[in-house]
This record gives sequence, structure tokens and C-alpha cells, in this order.
Amino acid sequence: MAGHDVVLYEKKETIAILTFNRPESLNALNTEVNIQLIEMLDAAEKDVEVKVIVLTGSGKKAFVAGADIKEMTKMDAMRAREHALKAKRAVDRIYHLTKPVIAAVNGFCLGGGMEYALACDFRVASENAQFGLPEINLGIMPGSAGTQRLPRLIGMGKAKELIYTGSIIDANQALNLGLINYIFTGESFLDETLKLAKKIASKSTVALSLIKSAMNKGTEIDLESASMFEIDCFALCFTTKEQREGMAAFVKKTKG
Ligand code: CO8
Repeated sequence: MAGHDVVLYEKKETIAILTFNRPESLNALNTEVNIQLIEMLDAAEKDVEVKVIVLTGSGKKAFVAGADIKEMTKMDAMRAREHALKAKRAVDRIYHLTKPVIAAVNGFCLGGGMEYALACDFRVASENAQFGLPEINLGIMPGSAGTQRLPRLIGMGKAKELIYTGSIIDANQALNLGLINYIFTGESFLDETLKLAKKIASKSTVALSLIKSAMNKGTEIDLESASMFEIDCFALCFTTKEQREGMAAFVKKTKG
């Protein structure tokens, strides 16, 4: 995967680590990043050895400090719309990937960066992580579903406050709001993230994919339809060897 220099791809056993790699711009998202990110996510999706994807940023200062403001200064409304539509493809690719995607937030996670992190299944952060949707300070607003995913995660009132004020919050505040699941401290940040990723990676790939699908779809449709969809997903688990082996091991007391 070498040569894809604005997004790096590294495989560690069953985990694919995708790294935003424009440290000179605090990993700001531009057109090229979106193109490469989709390529890398496609590669991780196709690779049967990869069970979980971790998204992170190069260096110690930023996950992603937002969409590239320099690129956006030249845009009129129609070009901005096109740009946002291209970014949507990348965000949707994260959200709809059949494998779990964890955002490992290692510094600034702002604007578009926060929106990409919100599309992940969940987020963990380093102590120095900072979060916000500061678009309002540039006279614009979030354009990669931040106004939709943030309130679903932390509630409408807090989300509106953050988006209206453009305030930036630290890792502890993010943890209290339920925006992140853990703060992993110091040098062990990536190791702790990988430990969690590996625990997930050890589970049934098919069950993980069906759980992700059921939980994501469930937020978009009514409870009755979502429950019926869950039942179909549940039934599909019975086509797998993990189900047969897992249940047989429990009954024979050979596992756990
Ligand atoms: N875009 C372009 N370059 C950036 C960005 C960015 N978002 N953020 C930082 N950089 C660059 C700086 O310009 C600087 O470059 P240079 O050395 O050439 O001047 C370099 O990164 C280092 O940054 P700073 O010197 O500013 O570092 P500081 O530690 O002083 O400050 C901050 C760090 C607070 C993160 C500061 O850089 C900052 O405020 N950045 C902008 C944050 C922001 O407003 N993000 C939101 C952008 S808008 C957006 O994301 C819209 C999303 C809509 C999605 C749909 C379309 C894609």
C-alpha cells in the first residue's frame, strides 16, 4: 500500500490502521485525502484477514483539524456543494463498511475530522485530544452530517450548544458527554486501542457485520421494522461455523 502518501495503510495481524497523513496541515481533509481514504477502506473491506479498522492521524498533534480551509477559500456555492458531496462518499464508506471502524483520536478532531470520527462505530482518545465543530467561526456550518450525528450521540441541546458556539472541548469533557468511550493515556495510546480492536476482531466476522447493520439501520427506521430486521440478522448468524462451534463448545463445557 506504499505510495498512498496522504492516507497510510498498515496491517497489524487482523487490524488495518489507516492514518491521515498531512501533518504539516494538521491532517486537514482535502480532495486527495478523500479519494485515498475510500481506496484504503475498500482495500480493508476486501481483505478477509482484516476484521477491524482503526482510523488515526499522523503525529501527536492532530487526528484531523477539519476540512482544508485553504482549498475551500476558492469555492463558490456550487463547488462547495460538490466538495461536500465527495466528502459524503468518504463518510458513508466509513459508516457502511461491513467491519467495525474505531476512531483513535490523537489530538485535534475538528470540523470535518469530527464528522469522520462521528461516522465511526465509536471513538477513543488520547489525553491531548480536542473536539469541536467550529465551522460557525468561519461563517459556515458542518457539511458532513455533523448536525445529524452529533445530536444522535450526545443529545440535541448539547450538540446545538457546541455547533452554535463553535467551542472546542477536551478529552475529559468528550468522555463525560459520551462522545468518546475511553481516554488512553501516554505512549500506550495506540497499544490500548489495538488491544480493544483485537478483542473485537476475535469475534465472529459475520455477527459483527450483522450487529453493525442492525444498529445503524435501527436509528433510521421505526422500532417495529428495526426489530424485524434484527430478527432476520439474528437468523443469519445460524449459517455460520462460529455459531455452531460457539454453542457446541458451551454445551460441552470446552470453552469459557
Ligand atoms: N485547513 C487547512 N490548514 C490547516 C487547517 C485546516 N482545517 N488546520 C490547520 N491547518 C494548518 C495551518 O494553516 C498551519 O499551516 P501553516 O504552518 O502553513 O500556517 C498548520 O496547519 C498548523 O496549524 P496552526 O499553526 O494553526 O497550529 P496551532 O497549534 O496554532 O492551532 C488549531 C491549531 C487550533 C487546530 C488551528 O490550526 C485551527 O484553528 N485550525 C482550523 C480548525 C477549523 O476551523 N476546522 C474546521 C474547518 S471547516 C470544516 O471542517 C468544514 C467541514 C465541512 C465538510 C464538508 C466539505 C468537505
